[in-house]
This record gives sequence, C-alpha cells and structure tokens, in this order.
Amino acid sequence: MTTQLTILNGPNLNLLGVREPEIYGTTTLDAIEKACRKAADFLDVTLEFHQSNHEGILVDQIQSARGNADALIVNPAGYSFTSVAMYDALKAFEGPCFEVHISNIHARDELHRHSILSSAATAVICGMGPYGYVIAMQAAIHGLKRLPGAIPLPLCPRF
Ligand code: CA2
Repeated sequence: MTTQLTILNGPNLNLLGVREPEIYGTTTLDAIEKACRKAADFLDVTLEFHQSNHEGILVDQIQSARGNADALIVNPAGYSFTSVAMYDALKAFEGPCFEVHISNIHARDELHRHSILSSAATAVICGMGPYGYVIAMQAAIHGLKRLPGAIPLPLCPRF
C-alpha cells in the first residue's frame, strides 16, 4: 500500500526567500519542495506539493485530497486567520491534518497569532523554520503507523 501525502501552501509563500528574510529566512518554497521530495523518498511515500494565492483553489485542493491523500499538511499562511471556507474543508478531510507555520506565530503580533484553522488540525507545528514541513511529514506517517523501520518506534500510543 503506497502512502500519499499532500502538502498545500497558501498565499504569498511563493515569495519565501525573496522578501522578509528576517522573519521567514532565506529558503525558497522551491527548496522546501525539494527537501520534502527527498524526505518522501526516504520515508517511502508519494507526495503532492502545491501553492496557491487563491482561497477557492486551496479549498478545491483540500477537497481533492479526500479519498486521495492519506494525510494533509497545510501552511495556510494569511488564510490561517480568516478562512472559514478552509476550516470547513479541513473538517471534511477524514485523515490526519497537520498545520505548519515556518515562524512561531505565537510570538508574532496580534494579527498573526490566532489561527482559526488550528482546531481543525490534528497538530500544529510552528517556529521550526522550513524543517517544520519535514517534521510534519514524519508526524503524519507516524500517525498512520507507516514509519519505516529505520526511524525510532513511536512513543505515543494516542496516534
Ligand atoms: O510562518 C508561516 O509559515 C506563516 O504561515 C507565513 C504567513 C503568515 O501570514 C503567517 O502568520 C505565518 C505569511 C506568508 C507570506 O510569506 C512571505 C514571504 C516573504 C515575503 C512576504 C511574505
């Protein structure tokens, strides 16, 4: 059985590494995708990786993941704080869903602190920089009980 992960990225993440490096670092989204693809090979999963600046497209992509992806990893970016449509779509996704933020949103200004999507997520990973995506991939596969033997055994029986 092949495990399929889908990673979705929200608005302006295509500008990573180009603007505001003091907050988001210098790694581009392209470099993050390459790292995720390497991790996918190592973890023996297939990967879809998308970015969109449009809320409706992201909702469509979450819906497409239903019955297609085993787990979803989403950096909703600016839509974290506004999108009831993405919240509803995530609630309808039956598998585990990991919300990722490159920065530690809890240490940010009021505008960037309260993701309304977090309560639809299985877990939230933030403040780990781009490595948060790889952590989320490992967490997703751990949750699906499909970690390769080379990775230490799960410690938490809840997942
Ligand atoms: O830390 C993250 O990953 C965020 O999801 C990034 C969002 C921000 O609104 C969230 O609070 C936290 C912003 C993505 C925009 O990225 C840019 C990158 C370079 C230049 C401008 C925006």
